[in-house]
Amino acid sequence: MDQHQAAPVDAETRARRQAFYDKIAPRSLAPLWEVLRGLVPPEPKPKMAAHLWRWAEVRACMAEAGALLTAEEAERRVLVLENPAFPGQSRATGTLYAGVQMVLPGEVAPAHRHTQSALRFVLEGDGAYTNVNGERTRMRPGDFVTTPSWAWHDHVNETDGPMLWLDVLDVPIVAFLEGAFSEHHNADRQSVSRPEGDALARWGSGLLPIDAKSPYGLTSPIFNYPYDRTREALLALAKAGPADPHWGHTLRYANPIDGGWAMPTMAPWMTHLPAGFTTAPVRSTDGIIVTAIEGTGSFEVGGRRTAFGPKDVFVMPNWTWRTLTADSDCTLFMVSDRVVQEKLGLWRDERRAA
Ligand code: 1HN
Repeated sequence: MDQHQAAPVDAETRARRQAFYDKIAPRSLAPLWEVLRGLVPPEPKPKMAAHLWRWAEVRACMAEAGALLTAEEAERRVLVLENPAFPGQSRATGTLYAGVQMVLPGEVAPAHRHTQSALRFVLEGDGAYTNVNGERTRMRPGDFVTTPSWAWHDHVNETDGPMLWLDVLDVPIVAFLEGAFSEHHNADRQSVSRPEGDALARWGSGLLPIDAKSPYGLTSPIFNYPYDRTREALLALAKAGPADPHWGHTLRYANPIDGGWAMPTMAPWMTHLPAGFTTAPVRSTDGIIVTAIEGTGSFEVGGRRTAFGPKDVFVMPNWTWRTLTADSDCTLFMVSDRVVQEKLGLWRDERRAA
C-alpha cells in the first residue's frame, strides 16, 4: 500500500509550527498531523515478548511462597506471570493477565467476587474444590474451569496434596475500560446450594434445559469442562482423520446456549498435536497463552525456537508468525482475547503453506 510522504520542511517553518503547538497545548489541543501515523499504523507492531516460564522453576518458587504465607493471608497465593515487555503491569500478553496459584492441604482461598472474568486450567493436584455461585466442582489436571464475571468464588483444598493451576483473567481489558468492582463475602467459604455436577448435567451433555438461560450472563453455564471428556473428543478427532495443517486437531470451548466462545472476554481452546507434527505458519491479531498438559515439543516465533515440556507456560505474540512442533503427543491448552477482537470485527489471521 502507498505510504503518504510529507514534503520536507525548512527549519523556520518547523519552528513556527512548534511555536503553534506550544501555544495550543495549554488549551488541551494538539495537532493530529504530528501523530497520525502512529495512531493508524499499517499493521500491528506487537509490544509483548514471546516468553516461556519453565514449570520446574515456577514450581520451586511456588514452594518457597508456600512457606512464606498462607493462602488466607495472601487472599490468593499466586505468582504472576509477567511478560518481560511489561514489568510490573501484571500482563502475560498485551491484554490478558496470567498467574500460577497454589492452595495447600487444609487451606481456603476466601470467597470474593469481581467484575473481571477468570479461568483456571488445572496443572497439579487432584480433588481440591472451587466453589462458584453455590456449586462446587472438584478440580483435576487438565480441567478448564470458569469463574464468570461477578460470581462468588472460593477455593478449598481438603486433599492431602498441593493443588496448582494456571489463572487467566481479563484484568487488563477491564482496567482499560475502568470497569473494575469487587467485594468480599461475609464467609470465607460460601455455602453450597446445588449438588456437585449439576451444571454439567444440565448443560454439558448436548442437551439444554427447555428454558435455556445462562445463570452466568454472557459466560457459559458449564463452569468445569473436565479434561477426560476434552481429551476423549480430541483423541477421537485424531483417530478419525488428518490434522489441520495450521491448527492440528483443535476444539474450542463453547457456550452450549449459543455456540459462541465459553467466555465473553477470553477465548479458550485445546489442541492435540501428534508426535512429529509441525503446524504450518500462522499469524493472528491475538497474543496467545499456552500450556502443555501433556507432551513435549517446541514453538517458533519470529525465527526463534523454544522447547517446552508439560506444565510449562508460554506466550506467543500477536501478529507474529508462529509454528508449533510436537516431539511427543501433545495436548495444549490455549487462550487469547480473540473473542473480544471478533466481537469488534478486528480479529484477523494469515496462513502460509507449510
Ligand atoms: C482472583 O480472584 C483469583 O479468585 C486469582 O483465584 C487471581 C488475579 C487478579 C485478580 C483477581 C482467584 C487473580 C484474582
